[in-house]
Amino acid sequence: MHLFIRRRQQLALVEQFLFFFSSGSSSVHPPLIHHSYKDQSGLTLPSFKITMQSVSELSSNSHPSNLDHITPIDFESIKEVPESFIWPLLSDYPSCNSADIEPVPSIDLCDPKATKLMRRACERSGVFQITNHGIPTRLLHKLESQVWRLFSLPTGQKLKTLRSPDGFTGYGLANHSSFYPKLLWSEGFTIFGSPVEHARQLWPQDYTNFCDVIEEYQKEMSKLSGRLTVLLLNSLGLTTDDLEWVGATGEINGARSALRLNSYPPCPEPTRAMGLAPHTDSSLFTVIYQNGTTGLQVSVEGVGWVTVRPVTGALVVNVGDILHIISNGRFVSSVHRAVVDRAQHRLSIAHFYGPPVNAQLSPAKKLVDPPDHPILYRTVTSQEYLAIKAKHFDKALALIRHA
Ligand SMILES: O=C(O)CCC(=O)C(=O)O
Repeated sequence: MHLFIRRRQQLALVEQFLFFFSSGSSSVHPPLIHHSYKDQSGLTLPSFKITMQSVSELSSNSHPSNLDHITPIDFESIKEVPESFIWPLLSDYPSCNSADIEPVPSIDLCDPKATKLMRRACERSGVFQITNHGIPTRLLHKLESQVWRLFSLPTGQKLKTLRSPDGFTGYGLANHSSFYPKLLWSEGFTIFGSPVEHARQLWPQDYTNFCDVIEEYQKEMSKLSGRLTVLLLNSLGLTTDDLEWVGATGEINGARSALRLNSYPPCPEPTRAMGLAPHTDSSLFTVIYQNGTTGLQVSVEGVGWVTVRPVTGALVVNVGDILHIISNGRFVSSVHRAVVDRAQHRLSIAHFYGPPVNAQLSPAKKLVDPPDHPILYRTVTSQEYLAIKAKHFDKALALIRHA
């Protein structure tokens, strides 16, 4: 009985965690779905296009084991890209750059037109960049140098914090890797709450610098997230009163957040490898800091993959599934991925933010107005949604959609 309860608690934790990521269960299962890389036309957001042919084509080569979907490749020793990392259908690389400006604008948070501009971007691609966000530049630099420090450690040291198959924090590949038959040219490190335990394993003598910087960033992110919540609700014509779980100044009671540090080392075959596979986030929204290197791309309907070019000092904001639900489908939950480069080593730091697991998720009443705007989604708790996403990945939104 005791074991049963512990197992239930573990599963609940995994589901809570999955809220932040687009990932699925980390247990062994066959690949379920695949985004089509051959032809972007007809891509309907937020579900990815599913082609069983792509799955079988990709699967025909040696299929990675479950542990391969957790353990990053040893970048210290690798000289060429192994077969299990070759994504044969990645024919739409490089991305369409011509449309960069329009679908992914850079918005000054102090601009009186900010909410209007946000609305346009959220309806179009679900991604925009922000300036005047209040996160000190010196903190961003300190954060970046701590992230470099982490990923520059010897492989054996990083592997001491490898996440377990049932776990989610620590070193490893993104959880949603297990939904894809091919492996990712990247390594990551996930922090949920305090980083101290893992930092001690990485730097037994000198872990406090890392922890101090991460904790300062978490605090700043939580302030910024409250500010963004208000602006995003306003951009939908809503106020904080319209959502039970949002307080007057935009803070979410019992908010859940996680930080994911990503490293994309240079790749000898960048047009055939993938840094981070396409996914949507299960958060309300995600804020991403990227170093000066391109790699993040968003799928824009009717356009294709668009590069989110780094703007000095700016942060990227991605609409997540929860904001898509609340907006009754007006805001796109952005389908995004990260590609890799032959020479540049890219870093990114994603902060996932959303309501507590018992929060009721449903389209805001003010945004439901049949027949033009019928209610699109049934009410689910955040935890129920996580469980659906954990099992069904890109089909989760379709599964809670009214017929
Ligand atoms: O590297 C990036 O810019 C994307 C990060 C991301 O989407 C993630 O960590 O889920």
